[in-house]
Amino acid sequence: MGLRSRRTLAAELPKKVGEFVELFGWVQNVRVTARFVFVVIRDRSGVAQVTVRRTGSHGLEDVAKALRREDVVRVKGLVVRSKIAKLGYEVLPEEIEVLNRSKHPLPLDTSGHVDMELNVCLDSRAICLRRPEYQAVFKIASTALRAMRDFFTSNGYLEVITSRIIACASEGGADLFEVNYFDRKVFLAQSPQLYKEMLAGAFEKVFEIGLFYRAEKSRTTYHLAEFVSVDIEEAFASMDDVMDTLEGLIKHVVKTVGEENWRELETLEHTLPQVEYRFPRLTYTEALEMLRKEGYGLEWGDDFGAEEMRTLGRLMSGKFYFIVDWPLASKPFYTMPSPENPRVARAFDLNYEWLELASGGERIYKPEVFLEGLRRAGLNPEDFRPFIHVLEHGMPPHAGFGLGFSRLMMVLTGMKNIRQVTLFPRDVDRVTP
Ligand code: AMO
Repeated sequence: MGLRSRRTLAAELPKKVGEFVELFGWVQNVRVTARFVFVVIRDRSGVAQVTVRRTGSHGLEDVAKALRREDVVRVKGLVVRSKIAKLGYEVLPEEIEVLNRSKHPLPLDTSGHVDMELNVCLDSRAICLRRPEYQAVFKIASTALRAMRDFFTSNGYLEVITSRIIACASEGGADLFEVNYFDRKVFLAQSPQLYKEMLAGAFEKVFEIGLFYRAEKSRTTYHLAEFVSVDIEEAFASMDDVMDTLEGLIKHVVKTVGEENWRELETLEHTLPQVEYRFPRLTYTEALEMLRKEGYGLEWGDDFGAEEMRTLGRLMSGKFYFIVDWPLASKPFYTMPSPENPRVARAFDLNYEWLELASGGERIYKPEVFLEGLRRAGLNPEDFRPFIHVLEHGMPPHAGFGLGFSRLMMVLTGMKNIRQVTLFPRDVDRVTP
């Protein structure tokens, strides 16, 4: 018989009163009193209390007393209701088997009772992930990913996977990782940009959820060298269409996490943001005016730095909001200029308070306009031949966006550092574990 079919999970104990069960899990805590040894066992469903009566004879009592935190055990015993056990149920064991001993001292506290420095956690990431708050974070992440896939699929988008190995920059020349590839140099993709555009010219509506790479030298709480991007591209769609899609996506994810992860949100002591309003759509010029009123000496065309974003975040407290109609010069080479004003881009960002979550817009789809975009960015048209080839053979108007998944996760969990919501973060300082 397989282990799985013999196993009872901690959360299933209420249904098993009066039965003998086998628990498999980790020792979370051992407490020895005059009359009992109390062992708390943790598995993926929660915790269970195992109570050993101290009879003076050895055997089980000695095994229980010798257990240490994070030992992996199998416990066979009778499930009983208990008035004193906090959980309401306990297991009276007849067998305790240690499947694997954990070395001590532990690199960190796995119970979640002791505050911990982020680097201590990340140095032993997989062990740190046993803490309740990280269990909660990644359960929410899993719900969010599923909710996004459901949303896209039910709205007619096809899931695609593009290449991470590219011959030329997809977002302009900065921040590229170079890789040895047989006898030449290639790059790690910064985004699926030109690929998702080409695919929109074949499938009309595509989405991709994947890892992308940027050689970000700055050490911030919201940049990584490797990050998960959620991308869509859609043919015959405008900027407003894809903004509506993005707004709908965020609302669907927040609603789903709220319905399915209330326990995890309780563990994190976090309240999800409100989403029952139309996300404001400020123009860049309006945002600039708001910042000027706050005393910033900004000119039209200036980008907003970290400090400006913090101020905007204060003014837009508790809100998701778009900033639209950016100066064309601040956006990548593939961005569509506005037909009314060529200095303005048909492009947007989505922010939550101070944090940029996504950007997107309409793209250039005519070869001669694309060449102009490359010229403006100082890029070599020869490098973009395969893409121009597609533009030359029936590329429809199209629009899309890229959403930073871990940044959205910061909003969904209340975590302040992107490294906390990334399983194995990669940055200037860290490539292990
Ligand atoms: P952009 O460069 O704005 O746009 O990136 C889109 C979103 O991806 C996230 N992001 C990052 N997250 C963590 N670490 C990083 N180093 C990092 N860089 C970006 C952000 C950002 O808003 N191709 C366009 C999108 C499009 O127009 O479709 C793009 O990549 O949340």
